Amino acid sequence: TEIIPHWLQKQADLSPGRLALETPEGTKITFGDLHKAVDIQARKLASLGVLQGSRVAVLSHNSVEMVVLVHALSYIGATLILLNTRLTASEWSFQLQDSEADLLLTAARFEKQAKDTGVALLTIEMLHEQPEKEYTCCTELRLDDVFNIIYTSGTTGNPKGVEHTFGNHWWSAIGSALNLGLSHEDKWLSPLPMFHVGGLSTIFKSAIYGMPLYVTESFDEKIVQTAIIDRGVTIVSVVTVMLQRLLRLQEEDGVTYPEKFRCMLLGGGPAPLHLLEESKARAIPVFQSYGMTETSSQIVTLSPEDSIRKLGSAGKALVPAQLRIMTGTGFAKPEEPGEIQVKGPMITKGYYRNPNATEGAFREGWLATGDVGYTDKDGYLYVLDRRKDLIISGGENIYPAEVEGILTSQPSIKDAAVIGKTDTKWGSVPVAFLVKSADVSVEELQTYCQERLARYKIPKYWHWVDELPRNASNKLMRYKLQQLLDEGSA
Ligand code: S0N
Ligand code: AMP
Ligand code: MG
Ligand code: MG
Ligand code: MG
Repeated sequence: TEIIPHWLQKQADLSPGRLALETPEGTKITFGDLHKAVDIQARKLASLGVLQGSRVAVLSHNSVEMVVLVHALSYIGATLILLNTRLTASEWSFQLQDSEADLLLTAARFEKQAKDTGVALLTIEMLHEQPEKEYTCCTELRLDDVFNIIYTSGTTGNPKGVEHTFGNHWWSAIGSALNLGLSHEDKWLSPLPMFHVGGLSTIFKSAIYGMPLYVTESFDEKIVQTAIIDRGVTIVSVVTVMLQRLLRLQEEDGVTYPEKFRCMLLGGGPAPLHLLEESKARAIPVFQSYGMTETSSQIVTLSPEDSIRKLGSAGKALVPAQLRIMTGTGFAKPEEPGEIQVKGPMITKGYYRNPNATEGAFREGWLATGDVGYTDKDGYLYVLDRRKDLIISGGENIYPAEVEGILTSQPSIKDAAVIGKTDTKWGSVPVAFLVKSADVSVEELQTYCQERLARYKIPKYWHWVDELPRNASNKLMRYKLQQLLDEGSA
């Protein structure tokens, strides 16, 4: 395996005085100081018994503490398991058990809810009170070693833990820089949560590039706008709903972004054409991208220069990556739709303790994404359809099978189907079609769901039907439900 010096220690050595982290509240931390804070945090973790090979889950909103903790786990050589703060305790429990987490570190605001998972737990605030203990610091990173796990749901069954190696993050950062270019003027703001790979990846990019990361607790359009206009932020990562909210605020406040602002990296789902056109009209340099948890962030990207000519395209594969479109019989011709497959060193080696899912995901070394798209005659990618049935609401994924499973587990529900409905605010929201075997109200079902599902996964519309459209082999014909929605008869 290839070995590189630890990226943060390297940066603390090369440019100790350069800014590493900044917050809207005015906190500024250099790479030299960040290294020191990380080392202290690692000592505190060591005193708790966290060792090389330990498995530590983190449940937190974005914060300087979270960045420090992520690096500290890499100093120790522990594996990091990232939990989505929007999930319920029962959803966390599954991920904690599946990932074999030894310890859960949680921001204080989630402590009460997290206690229900039954896993050994400590708040990040309490971690500061711990004594320090010597530990063996990892001064090198082995690129093949797994550093973290992020769960992603599947078309069937339970969520799967995507494993990211140090090499995946390294190549993702390199691929991004070869596309965007590097400048000493850069300051990157990611209002994306760090428990998803888009947000997490900016922590490593900061260390690898020697670039300041502007850390905000969550997405607040006012804070993002101020950071771009007054705080010298040059790159921002966003999902569609964030860009929409930023445009609206820009209009309300009658402001424009300075020339120095050079990249609005848009990913995590489809973007409506009118949004891209409006961004263009406002001279916002949108880089459309395609990527997923398995590809450790963007793997295909469209530069703003191409954005009028190729409006709606997600672009071309990054320098270290490849893209192909496959039909049932072989390579697709230009303009012919097929499955999007990608290859490159930023792609996960697989799912934690799930060899079947891992094997099913790859074809001769290519990741079979399940997404449908085509490339035009110039090789630009157009994404047509999400991997089977996936609903994306505000950048969060909802798998119908998971919601249907919860709904049918309710004793009065005999059959259930969930599909996406276009929504002006979230892009898409889940809609339920239900067959009941006994009397039950929508309110009862909502309460039932609230205990078991993250709020964004709970259907926003409910329809009672006598039976669901199924074909001869009992397979649900979702398109028939979609037709009902489109016709406005449901
Ligand atoms: C859009 C966000 C910010 C909305 O959250 P907000 O406004 O903070 O809401 P809250 O105040 O927390 O809650 C208010 C009400 O809204 C409901 N709600 C919140 N989020 C959603 C949602 N997504 N869908 C539906 N409802 C939602 C709350 O439940 C609450 O309602 P009530 O009162 O009823 O409880 C937030 O959702 C957000 O942060 N979304 C983005 C998540 C994300 O990061 N997705 C990307 C994941 N993919 C990747 O990381 C791979 C791609 C990638 O790497 C990438 C992606 C983007 C850009 C760049 C890259 C890259 O390649 O680098
Ligand atoms: P996640 O792993 O949560 O990031 O989800 C990734 C999924 O989002 C992909 O498999 C696609 O289905 C969808 N997606 C990502 N980028 C795009 C895009 N540019 N256009 C349409 N869908 C996208
Ligand atoms: Mg909010
Ligand atoms: Mg997503
Ligand atoms: Mg039932």
